[in-house]
Amino acid sequence: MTAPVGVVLAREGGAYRVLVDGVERQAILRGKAKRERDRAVAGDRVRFDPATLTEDVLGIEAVEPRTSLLERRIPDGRGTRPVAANVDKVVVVIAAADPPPIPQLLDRLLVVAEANDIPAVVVINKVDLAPATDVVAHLAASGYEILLTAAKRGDGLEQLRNVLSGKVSVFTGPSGAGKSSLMNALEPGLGLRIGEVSAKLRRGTHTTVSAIMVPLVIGGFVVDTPGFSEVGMWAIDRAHLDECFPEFRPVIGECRFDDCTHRTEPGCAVRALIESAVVPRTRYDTYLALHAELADLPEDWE
Ligand SMILES: Nc1nc2c(ncn2[C@@H]2O[C@H](COP(=O)(O)OP(=O)(O)OP(=O)(O)O)[C@@H](O)[C@H]2O)c(=O)[nH]1
Ligand SMILES: [Mg+2]
Ligand SMILES: [Zn+2]
Repeated sequence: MTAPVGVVLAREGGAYRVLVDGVERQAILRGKAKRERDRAVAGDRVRFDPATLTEDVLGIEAVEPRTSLLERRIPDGRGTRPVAANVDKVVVVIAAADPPPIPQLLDRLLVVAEANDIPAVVVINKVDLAPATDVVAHLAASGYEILLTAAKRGDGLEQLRNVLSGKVSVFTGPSGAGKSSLMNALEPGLGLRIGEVSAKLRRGTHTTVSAIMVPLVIGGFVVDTPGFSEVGMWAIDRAHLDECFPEFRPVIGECRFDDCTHRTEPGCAVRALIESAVVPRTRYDTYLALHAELADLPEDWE
């Protein structure tokens, strides 16, 4: 008999909430699975010890190999933190206002998705408060799909459903952007906690505290993650940072020097894109900032 399988929805203390045959149950890692990997994450497919099926808490025997893993580095800390496994799509949610969009934070999240080889979509939420013009211009040459939404009014939810349907998607983005609000709007009755955007700090207050995966009625899953104000870059190979900017890719091989870093070298095809305004300078500014940051990482991050 093959062992029954399930998918991890959330980690709750030392235990996991798992979905087995459409039913939510509790599970813990045991035996070999516990020794091999101390942490399963939302999206992990797991196999259970058949003998525990009739018990209240299932025993996870093994975590299946992952097709993808979204991780981020803990800022100023050591090591990476896995966020979700077997992810098809990263949906970067930012607000048109309140909190104000920070292009470089948006770009970092997009670079994280690219470095993990996971396709990304951008959602600009709260378009009821302000136009999204600047962010749209910032990404004009990138080719990313951009959706304009207002969780409060229901704008753009149909398009968002189409993007999410049948896929495992992860919502990332700054605290207060409206990730949980969008999920609640998509799945009425979900009741995820929603936070206020602090009037003083003009940013969210980290209402969501850990990743939680939610099955969608339309098929597929969405993982809600806690927002953050900072995203650490981690072992991205600095020489490949340029490939994490889709609008640079077509010309990367055309620089005069093979190992061009696109900063000061003569005959740089990437800088030519910027100088001819094909690609907005703001995206290039992010590239320079991340390049410098990766250079500063301690040895064990290289
Ligand atoms: N005006 C307006 N406010 C919104 C919209 N969507 C969400 N909000 C408000 O924005 C605030 C933050 O929403 P959350 O859904 O908690 O944001 P989050 O991205 O999940 O934040 P974290 O869990 O902290 O990462 C709440 O006060 C929401 O009511 C929108 O489309 N328009
Ligand atoms: Mg939230
Ligand atoms: Zn170059």
